[in-house]
Amino acid sequence: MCTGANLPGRFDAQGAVTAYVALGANLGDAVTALRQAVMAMNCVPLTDVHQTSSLYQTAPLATDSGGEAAAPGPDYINAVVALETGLTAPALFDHLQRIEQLAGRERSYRNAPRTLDLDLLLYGNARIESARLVVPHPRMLQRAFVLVPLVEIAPDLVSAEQLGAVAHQVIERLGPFPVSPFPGRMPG
Ligand code: A4P
Ligand code: MG
Repeated sequence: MCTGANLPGRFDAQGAVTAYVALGANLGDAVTALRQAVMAMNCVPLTDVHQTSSLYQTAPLATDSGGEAAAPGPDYINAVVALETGLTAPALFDHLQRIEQLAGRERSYRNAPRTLDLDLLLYGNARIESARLVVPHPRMLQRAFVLVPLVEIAPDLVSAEQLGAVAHQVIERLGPFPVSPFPGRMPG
């Protein structure tokens, strides 16, 4: 639960940037991991969770080097959320990585099963290419587990052609995002 100035809704959104974050988990109680991640994002300073997509179940994909292949491990639970934030993109990303670590994330190898993965998809219209952060996320257009939840909360950001290109990937809608502890704010 947030305390003090970090209570959700306390943030004056004037001048805020809308950022989109993809959530994925396929180890342990993945639904709980995603719900707790959203609660934690709502506690990030100068940041409110504005919208949440439904939860989706997806087969694990290895998407290295632009290709698509099955990856080992259980199915993922995936979702996308929209944040309103007054933080810079690197500062927001620091918080996302901290939340991943709190969820017990270990970076063993690429595409490894994980307790929680938070990818910063978009930060307003910004284009960022630093050593640790690339935005828009370079692989987002290859993935139904990103585009299908994203189009649900931001229909103008994904084209029919982009959705068509990933239509062969198996993705099942499980239901609405679990209710948050902040009445009236979510699901989006
Ligand atoms: N990084 C750079 N830009 C970003 C950004 N915009 N958002 C860097 C997040 N991270 C970014 O990430 C590797 C490096 O990417 C970090 O050092 C970060 O600074 P990571 O989270 O440590 O490792 P990873 O997630 O294993 O690798 P990667 O390349 O991020 O993989 P993806 O693209 O996140 O894919 N299948 C299903 N069905 N559902 C999934 O959610 N996820 C993945 C991981 C693979 N297959 C999946 C799913
Ligand atoms: Mg990642």
